Amino acid sequence: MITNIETTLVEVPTIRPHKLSVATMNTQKLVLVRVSCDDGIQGWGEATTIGGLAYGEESPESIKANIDTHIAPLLVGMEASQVARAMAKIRKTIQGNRFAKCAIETALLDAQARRLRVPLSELLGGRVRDALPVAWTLASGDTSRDIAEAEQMLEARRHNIFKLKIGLRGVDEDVAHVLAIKRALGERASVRVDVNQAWSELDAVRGIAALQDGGIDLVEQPVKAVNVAALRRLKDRFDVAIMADEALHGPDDAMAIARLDAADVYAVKITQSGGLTPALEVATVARLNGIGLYGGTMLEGGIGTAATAHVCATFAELAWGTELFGPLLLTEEVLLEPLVYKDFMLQVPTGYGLGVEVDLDKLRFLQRRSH
Ligand code: MUC
Ligand code: MG
Repeated sequence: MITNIETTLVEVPTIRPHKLSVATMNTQKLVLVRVSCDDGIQGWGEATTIGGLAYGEESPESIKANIDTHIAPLLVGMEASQVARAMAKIRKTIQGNRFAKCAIETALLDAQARRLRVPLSELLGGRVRDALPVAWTLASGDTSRDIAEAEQMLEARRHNIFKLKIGLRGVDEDVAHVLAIKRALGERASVRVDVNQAWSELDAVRGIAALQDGGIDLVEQPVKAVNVAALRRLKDRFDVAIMADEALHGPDDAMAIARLDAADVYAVKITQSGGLTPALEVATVARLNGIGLYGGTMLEGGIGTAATAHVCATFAELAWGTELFGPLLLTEEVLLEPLVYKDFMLQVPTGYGLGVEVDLDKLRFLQRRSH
């Protein structure tokens, strides 16, 4: 039986300012959820977003408040091992709040996989890979600093895929910035961009033409999420891969975008999908429609990152890798043992459940410092 659901909000500084078109992040707020059960088993979940309400419709504070006030009371007293039943109740009763639902589903599945003494990936269909390619985001806002950072990552064999955050400056300035980085890195790295919806369709036509000529491999969410027709026109017009991110809010959007043939790649995000199970459905829709997969992040810490890693470990095809570097952007680790990044890959944890243990002392320290 589920006996208690506790949420904690902690704010952790980033290793450097992280500049996106929607916000500059100097800190990241983690919403952590602990589900306790009467058999002594606990499960952890996490949700994060970017820049308060700058990225999406849920803020860290709304996620915490809605779990505490509306979701937890529905779950306490329910059978902890019946995760699907618990989530069906939540999905029927609670509108929206996908990030909050994801944190809850993660914690329930972590607990259940620990109970069954299997890694979470085995509850999600079974893993077909133990390590995931992992991109790094260059977003210092400064071209030479970004190049130096990329060189460091290549040298350390930590990342050879780089995603550049653009859309804050004018198209020409952004294109010059991206192409300078691509020229410096050459064939040693895959360089991609994420516009986070900042461009008009006309901006996108101009920008993508230049990026494609310059050897950029992928363009993520160039136009507004609602403008799926423009996304489709861009996909038709260019050979460079077009990825849907903010346009994807779970399986229904995945179906609608696939029907319109509006994207080459889907960024599968567990939070944006509304949980691990709907994220798997997004991936299935992609697979059935010949759309490539990419494991996306909302810059989660170790818990949410491990959860996505278990989901992605079940994908037979993962043509575009992942961007599961969240914990590496933060100055503080919430896990007793950090996730392992080596040889350009994130190792998928092998222990029971998420396969990670939370450092409770660190959490208390971060909590005190956040207030
Ligand atoms: C996004 O829009 O994809 C992922 C990496 C990063 O730096 O920001 C996120 C969000
Ligand atoms: Mg994105």
